[in-house]
Amino acid sequence: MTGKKRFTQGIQKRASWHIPDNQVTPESVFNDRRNIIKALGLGALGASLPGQVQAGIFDLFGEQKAQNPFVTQGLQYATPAKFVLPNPKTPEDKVTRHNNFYEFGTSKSDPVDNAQGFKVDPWTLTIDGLVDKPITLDLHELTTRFALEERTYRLRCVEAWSMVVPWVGFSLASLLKQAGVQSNATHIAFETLFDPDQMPGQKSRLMGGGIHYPYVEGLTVAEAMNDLSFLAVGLYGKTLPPQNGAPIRLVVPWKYGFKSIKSIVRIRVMDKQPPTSWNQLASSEYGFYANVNPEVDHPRWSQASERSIGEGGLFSAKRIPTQMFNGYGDSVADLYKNIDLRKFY
Ligand SMILES: Nc1nc2c(c(=O)[nH]1)N[C@H]1C(S)=C(S)[C@@H](COP(=O)(O)O)O[C@H]1N2
Ligand SMILES: [Mo]
Repeated sequence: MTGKKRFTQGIQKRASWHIPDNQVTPESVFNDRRNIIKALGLGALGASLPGQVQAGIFDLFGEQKAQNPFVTQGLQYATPAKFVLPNPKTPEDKVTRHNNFYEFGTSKSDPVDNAQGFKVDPWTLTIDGLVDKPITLDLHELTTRFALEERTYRLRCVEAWSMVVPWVGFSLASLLKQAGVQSNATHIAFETLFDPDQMPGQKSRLMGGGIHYPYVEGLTVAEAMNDLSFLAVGLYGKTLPPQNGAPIRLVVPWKYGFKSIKSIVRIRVMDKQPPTSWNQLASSEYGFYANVNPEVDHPRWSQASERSIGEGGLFSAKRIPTQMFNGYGDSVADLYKNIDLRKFY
């Protein structure tokens, strides 16, 4: 087996799709990388791979970390009582250092390591499609057009870990109401920025985990209009850092985390179900609905419980039972009362 082949196989095993963290310890990832480097030798890296792939590999191995941290700003917001949770919040440094954002690499520390130079100014978010008045928001308007509120939500990743995050933002419905959703609309499509120069995972298939970019997501109109569907522009009282989806990202707390698409540039109102990134990549494993459901396992692991990330990090994290609709059934169960949740996972 050549070094190159070994490298490709090793990476694809992890990067092609989600693997729950309890099956991939940081140690095994670390040793894997060392073995890859050994198998290749630095000379082999320089000699045999095209420039683009090479850049991806150096990113993957954390060779480009000398960036100034992205600067966030304090926000003003209300804290409605109905969105306060009794659960202890996940510490801020865990929320901002343990991320999934494959545009910046597939391991949990890649986003914080590779996204600090991300540019959010200028930014435009367009709301168009089947609406009465299309809207374009610039960076400033994202934090000023709507009254901001803080909502602390549970976030449950399909990989069976979870956090409790105090987001700041506004309801998706308030934006859609301004645009005026037309009566024939059935779905809302969301799209992340496509900018391979800024997002190394969009340049290199190895680094981007095989996803076809730009990352896209979708909701039904009824889901999007639900009071819980939220557009976050901040967390822990400040504007979002890039690794969490600056300058604006979706948060749908009753669905697996991959629905909560980051760094959104376009929201399009449609009359059919739009394609969604993880579903395109592995439709038998990731459905369009992706409602958190402890009774419907992922084909490769159980969804009955989750590791709640706290002070100690993932591997000292407490295992807690996963709740139906991530504990938000009172607000959303009605949306699915006529749907077989095994079939529409
Ligand atoms: N554009 C984009 N959005 C994304 C992802 C991604 O890779 N790209 N990862 C998703 C997944 S799998 C999860 S669990 C959440 C993680 O959000 P966090 O890093 O802010 O906790 O973002 C989601 N949004
Ligand atoms: Mo996730």
